[in-house]
Amino acid sequence: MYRALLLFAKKELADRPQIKGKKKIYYISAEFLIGKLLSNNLINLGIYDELKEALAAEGKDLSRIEECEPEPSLGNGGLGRLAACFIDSIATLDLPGDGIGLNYHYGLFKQVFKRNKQTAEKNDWIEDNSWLNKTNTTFKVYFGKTAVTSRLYDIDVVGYHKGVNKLHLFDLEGIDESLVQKGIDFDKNKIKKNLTLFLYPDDSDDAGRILRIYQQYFMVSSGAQLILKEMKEKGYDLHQLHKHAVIQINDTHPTMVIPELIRILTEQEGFSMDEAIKVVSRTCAYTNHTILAEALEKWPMKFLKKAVPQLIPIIEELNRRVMAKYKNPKVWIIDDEKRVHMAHIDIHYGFSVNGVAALHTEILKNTELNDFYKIYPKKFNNKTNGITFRRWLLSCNHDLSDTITSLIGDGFKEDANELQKLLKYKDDPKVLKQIEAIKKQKKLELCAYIKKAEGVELDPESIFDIQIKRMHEYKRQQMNALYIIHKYLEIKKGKKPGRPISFIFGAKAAPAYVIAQDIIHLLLVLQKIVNNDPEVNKYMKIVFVENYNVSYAEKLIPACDISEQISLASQEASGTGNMKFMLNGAVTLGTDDGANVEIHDLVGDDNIFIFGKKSDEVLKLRENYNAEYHADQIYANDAVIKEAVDFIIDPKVLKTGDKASLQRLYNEIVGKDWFMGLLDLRDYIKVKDQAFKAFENRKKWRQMMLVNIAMAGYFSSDRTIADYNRDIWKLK
Ligand code: 26Q
Repeated sequence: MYRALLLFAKKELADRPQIKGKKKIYYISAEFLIGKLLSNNLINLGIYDELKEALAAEGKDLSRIEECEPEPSLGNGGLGRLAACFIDSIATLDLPGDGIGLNYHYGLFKQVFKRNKQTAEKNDWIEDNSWLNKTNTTFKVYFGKTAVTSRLYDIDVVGYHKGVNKLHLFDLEGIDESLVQKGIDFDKNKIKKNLTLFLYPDDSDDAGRILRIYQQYFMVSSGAQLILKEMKEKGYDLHQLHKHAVIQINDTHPTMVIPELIRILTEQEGFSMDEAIKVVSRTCAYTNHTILAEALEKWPMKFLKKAVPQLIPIIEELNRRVMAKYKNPKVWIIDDEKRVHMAHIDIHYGFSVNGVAALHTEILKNTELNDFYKIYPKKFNNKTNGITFRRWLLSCNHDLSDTITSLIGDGFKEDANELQKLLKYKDDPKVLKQIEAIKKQKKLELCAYIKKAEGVELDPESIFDIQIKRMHEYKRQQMNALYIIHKYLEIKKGKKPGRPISFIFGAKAAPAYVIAQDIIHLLLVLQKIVNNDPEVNKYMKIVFVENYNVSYAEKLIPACDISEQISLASQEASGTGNMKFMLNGAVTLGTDDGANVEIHDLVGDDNIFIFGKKSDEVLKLRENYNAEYHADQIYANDAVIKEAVDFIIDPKVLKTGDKASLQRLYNEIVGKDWFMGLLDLRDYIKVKDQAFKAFENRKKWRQMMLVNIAMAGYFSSDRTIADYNRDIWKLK
């Protein structure tokens, strides 16, 4: 049945018109975390309801059929999922625009838990029949004198009741899947055979890093050739490239597209260096997604020399021009350790630099990128992230979407701001109960799924408190774990919560990120201890779901009561899960960070739980971290905190877990606590307990749910894309 629907939908897609225009946006990204496509495509094609009914009449359940679709894992997390939301919205706004990326055969690893630890396996998602369309387009890509062939595969991207754009995914011809031996290990040196096997996790070792450069260049060289080919086919003068194409560079991973375009134009199209630099700089725009220093790509010159020697003279020329103009070495492209700062290329040789939430953009301007902001104040702009409501409401929560339609009509599907019309039902008990009933139903459905998938039985009457996102110290899952320990110890001492709580986690950790692995281990060990303790498990349970991905998110988010967004203020560029939860009627428990700040502004103090130090205080403390912040003192001087932290290495925990791992985590928290979990723990405990208490005021809570849904319209990626188009792309 799945295959029949796939082929049927693909035919419908092929019959839809391509979106056309005289200027086109190319969204180039190493990641497109698209998720399963069947429901989404049927919704956008406008045939979902009809098909669902027709199938139901035959006793078939569309959502069960979709379970058969393998999920591609072509992204790590937020940045990749954002790219997927964006291509949906670009088509929905009827803008001509394609995605350009890579067709990783095994994507990001599949997470499998063994002995309370994460292990990694390959995710074999490509089947003979899939959404991928093999094309006849191929390009030669050179790594010095070594040539490989890239082949273009396309996935149709249909807008909501609109025409079709493409997601272009390049793949290495002659790739050898048999290189993958055990788990995700393979020979990293055989680049002629391995280039598009895997997507690199966001933290990697050296062998992986150089392969990552090969991958990036493979992507941008193929992409640049495709763009120039399309321009020529349309008969445009390449000197006018910027009038017909705009290239949005999704973080620094595709940055080499700038020197590569300059190289092609000068070497093959007869441009002078000045002309090439000028037109490329007017065509490329850069989005920054992080202020974490370790995530800002700096490639050692010797790696680049090995992989892409032909770009070296261009990069050196770009750097010479910067050095001639600016005496501040902090804005140079090549530093004194001979490392190439990719973001600096984008900022000097692109026409726009944007952050992804208001606070994030301010931090870029005032601190991280301040030296650049002083040079180019006009290039800097903010584009607060958004999510596609087709997937994150219409598709994952039909019941809620249908109920909203029955109340305010379906205008919100095209203009998300119309959700605010829901506010008039704020005192309507019938509507409030309806919304609550949907939440209850989603919780029941999730309980059934988790029982089957994880073997854990949750109480649907409990509060569902959910933290799902990449595992990273700055996101502070470890602080959540300390709260859970605290609650567990309270229950053990006889202080029982009025209503049970289900603590739900989902997260992958980069395999090379040791402390992140340790946090997963701690949570899995706590899950065993708490869930098996008959004194406690009536009041609380923990479930860490295996292999969290887009499909899992679609089940978890509609069922959530409390959305955990607890990053150290200033560190989360935006977050987009926070928006998905809000849209589905969860209430945020969070710090004033990333887009939480904007959520807070929209819903007001009464409809969100905010805690913790503010970003300016945090940034100040971190300027002189060792002198200003002393985790060991907080630990020693606060009995509640000490008790929770000590439990990590309590004999009871060590018996179930791995001593080395738990001890390492304990040492990290007491000795360093780089993301200041202990600083905010007291306030977190206080405000989280307030949130649990507030849940008991059912009328008030239902109103909070409604206000969150009603105010979520701003976070539609249709709004975000309209903003990109108005300020940066200017397509029409
Ligand atoms: C870099 C070098 C080598 C290998 C991997 C990487 C790498 C890969 C992925 C570095 C970073 C990423 C992903 C970053 C990311 O997902 N950032 C998130 O972007 C979201 C969309 O803007 C924001 O909402 C999140 O706040 C931000 O963390």
